[in-house]
Amino acid sequence: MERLCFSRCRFSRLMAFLQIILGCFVILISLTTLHRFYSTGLIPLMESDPNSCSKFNTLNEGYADFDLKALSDRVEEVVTKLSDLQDKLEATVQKILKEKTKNNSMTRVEFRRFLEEEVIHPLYGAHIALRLIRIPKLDNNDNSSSSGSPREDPLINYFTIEETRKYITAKENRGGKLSVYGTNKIYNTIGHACVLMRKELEEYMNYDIGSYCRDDWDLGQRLMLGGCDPLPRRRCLTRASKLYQRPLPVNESLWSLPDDRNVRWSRYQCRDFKCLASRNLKRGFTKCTGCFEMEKEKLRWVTNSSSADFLISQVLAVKPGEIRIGLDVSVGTGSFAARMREWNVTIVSTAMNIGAPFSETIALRGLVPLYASLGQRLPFFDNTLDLIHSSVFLDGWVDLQLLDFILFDWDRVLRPGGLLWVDRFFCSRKDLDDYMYMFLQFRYRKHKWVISFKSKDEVYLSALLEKPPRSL
Ligand SMILES: *[C@@H]1O[C@H](CO)[C@@H](O)[C@H](O)[C@H]1NC(C)=O
Ligand SMILES: *[C@@H]1O[C@H](CO)[C@@H](O)[C@H](O)[C@H]1NC(C)=O
Ligand SMILES: *[C@@H]1O[C@H](CO)[C@@H](O)[C@H](O)[C@H]1NC(C)=O
Ligand SMILES: *[C@@H]1O[C@H](CO)[C@@H](O)[C@H](O)[C@H]1NC(C)=O
Ligand SMILES: CC(=O)N[C@H]1CO[C@H](CO)[C@@H](O)[C@@H]1O
Repeated sequence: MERLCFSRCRFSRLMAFLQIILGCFVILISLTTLHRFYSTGLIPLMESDPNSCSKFNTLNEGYADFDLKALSDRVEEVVTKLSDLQDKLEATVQKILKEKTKNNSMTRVEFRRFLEEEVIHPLYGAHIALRLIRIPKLDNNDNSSSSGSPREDPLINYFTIEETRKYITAKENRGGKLSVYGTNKIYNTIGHACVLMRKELEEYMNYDIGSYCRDDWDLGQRLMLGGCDPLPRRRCLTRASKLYQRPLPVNESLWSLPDDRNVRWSRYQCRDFKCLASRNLKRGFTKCTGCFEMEKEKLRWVTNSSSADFLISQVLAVKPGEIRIGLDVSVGTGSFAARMREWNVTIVSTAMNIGAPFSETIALRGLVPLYASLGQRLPFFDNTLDLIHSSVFLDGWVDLQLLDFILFDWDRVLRPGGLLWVDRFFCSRKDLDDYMYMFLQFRYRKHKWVISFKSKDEVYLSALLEKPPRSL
């Protein structure tokens, strides 16, 4: 009996001791955090150096406010963890006191398990979370153009997965040399909406460096479509299909469906190309009916089917020999690029894998897929492309302001004299004026402009427009 009491009492004492430590810990955190918040701001204020003052302002007005919010979120998280732990310890002490009358006492093994799982582990978690917090520091010895901004990276306190934090931390050049870009550090990019999808991003970035990635391209795509675009890079090895076959030579690949074995099918409803090409309602995609049927695809843009369809020959005849490179913003399997290739025009096709392996299909046909969502500025320089072609894509659902940003971006990359080919844009009749204004606002030269009825309420707009010179 004595021994039982001894161990029990010792346990209670230990609990009380732990609680005291915990309490001190919480107070300490609050104090240090407050102190650090103030010290970053107040010290420059008290100095009379005008430079410091302006530094303080940038700290306040730049992304530092944003950062401070993330920071206080993290602190809040840690404090919650600690207070949970304290509650648990208190409850355990109560339980032990109640159970005094009964026979049991904790064995050493149980006690150890309790300490490890219920105390040390959460405490460690809180400790790590606390360590992860980075307070912005003012950059006093940096003479570069960026001086005056906080040295910590924006967003860093939002992310708790170490790999994400490593990724977004700016990488300074070795030995203080300048990079090929003439800068002294390189920032990896990440879409700002990643902060809205923290959980998914944590899942995405949680891997062992150098090992195989999980089969999670669809998670990455979900992140991209959710606005986390650009997606962070990863340092794991992407899985390929089990038996990758050599692609067909280009004289055959352009117009044949690729080998099924060259695609990972597990995240699609269809498991082969035959299924995608069939009239199956459960194919998993709706946007481009028939785009896996090569016989049908072969007829597009080379035979007249309606007045809304322009022929490639007619379009290229507008600028003979001048159209050499371009972009196809569509949902499809790259048939437009395949056709244009036969005219010696190089086309890059945008493709997201929505319901079908569009990117792989385009690539296996020997064409260039551009895996980029609508949220992104096009990765081309100003005034560079000869042609932009767009079909079945922005049809009637797209927000007008988004469309405006997209069209201005297209205008940017199109060269003077370049062609914008709007291929069967469709929308409801009542919206037509709004959309027409969107396309007409650039004052392009109209080579072709056809409006035709799709149904009673819907119309097609097809247009071939030429960007004027802007010699300013
Ligand atoms: C900052 O620039 C000044 C002159 O522009 C130079 O004398 C000084 O050494 C530089 N300081 C650092 C830390 O680079
Ligand atoms: C494709 O080209 C290769 C060699 O260049 C040739 O042997 C083959 O017959 C061609 N295939 C077709 C379908 O023309
Ligand atoms: C296609 O239609 C255009 C007018 O819409 C006409 O000028 C042209 O001759 C037609 N081409 C063929 C091959 O039918
Ligand atoms: C494309 O280029 C090849 C080789 O330069 C040439 O033989 C062919 O006639 C060209 N095709 C067209 C449609 O201009
Ligand atoms: C006699 C008696 O009450 N025995 C109990 C001692 O405690 C253990 C668990 O703590 C019980 O399983 C026994 O029934």
